[in-house]
Amino acid sequence: MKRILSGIKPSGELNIGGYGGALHQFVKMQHDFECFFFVPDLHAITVPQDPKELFQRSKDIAAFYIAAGIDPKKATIFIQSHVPAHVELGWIMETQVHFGELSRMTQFKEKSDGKDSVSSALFTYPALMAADILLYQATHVPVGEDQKQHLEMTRDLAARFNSRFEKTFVIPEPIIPTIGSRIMGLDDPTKKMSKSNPNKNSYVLLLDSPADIRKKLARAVTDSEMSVRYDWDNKPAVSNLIEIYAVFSGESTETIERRYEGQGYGGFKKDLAEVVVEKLVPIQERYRDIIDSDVLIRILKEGAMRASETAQITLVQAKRAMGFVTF
Ligand code: ATP
Ligand code: LTN
Repeated sequence: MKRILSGIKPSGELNIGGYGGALHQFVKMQHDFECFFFVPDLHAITVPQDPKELFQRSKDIAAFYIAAGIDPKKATIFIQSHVPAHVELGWIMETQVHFGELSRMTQFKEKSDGKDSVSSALFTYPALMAADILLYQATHVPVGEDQKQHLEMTRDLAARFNSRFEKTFVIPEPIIPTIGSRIMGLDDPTKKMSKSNPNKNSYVLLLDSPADIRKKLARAVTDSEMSVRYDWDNKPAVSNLIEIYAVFSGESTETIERRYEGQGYGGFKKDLAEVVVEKLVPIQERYRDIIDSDVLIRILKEGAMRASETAQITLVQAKRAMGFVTF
């Protein structure tokens, strides 16, 4: 059975980058895989979080999974901290990973750059991420381009553990979408669209009002030519907008290029905004229906129970292989 595990950190408000690289992929894949989608709250706290915000955002991510179309009857949806096995296998993975390997992680370098002090958990983060994936014996992990290096490390750790002790873990494959895996900022196509950017016009949030979505996309940088062409080397800003259009419309980049051939950017940007609004408004409505409902709590409780059952089996297997006394 093919199985996926993936998650979106509750570390900020979800934007259309996370939608393209992750959420939208999760929804598409749920029919072909047994799915575990979780809210990695233990990962979010590797950088300081305001308690009220962490609480709200953790619920938000879970609600967005459901609002975007993940069926909780088929997929297991849960919050990471509700399944203690993550922390336990995370610690075990820390004993298997080398300091030098962790030092090479670009996400750590980016997030610690210019900071006076960072938590040690930010450094060991990839060990916990490996545990998340390996606990569920996931065969595949859908992620955006930026997570590729962490996935490589997970594969290395699984192989190392299997050969050092006994074959315990499935070696997972990353699934990185060809379209939407790296959506860039609307203000600067050389930087990943990120909620940590202080310029609010650089991203579209999943909860932005239609008026804000239209305004932000109208202001998105383009270039001095006037041709809607998908060419990342020479036209990164326009290519980024075409890619957003493709994610939200389900059309190919070629179809979009052909439609706007010989036209300027005005009409293209207006249509892009409508395509995004059309997709996000129903998601926002469903999000509002469930965010404060008992249904969400029930789904998360049941999800944690289902996830724990699977996780516990792998954890005991790993501990036994290492020589822990287990009964
Ligand atoms: P931060 O911006 O705070 O570093 P993040 O958005 O990268 O966080 P998550 O919210 O956990 O972190 O990301 C969830 C998923 O969305 C990951 O698989 C990540 O690769 C993907 N993702 C995030 N931003 C983008 C983006 N701009 N384009 C495509 N995929 C993205
Ligand atoms: N590191 C990821 C979030 C994350 C994750 C995972 C994704 C934590 N554990 C397991 C896939 C599978 C990020 O920063 N986006």
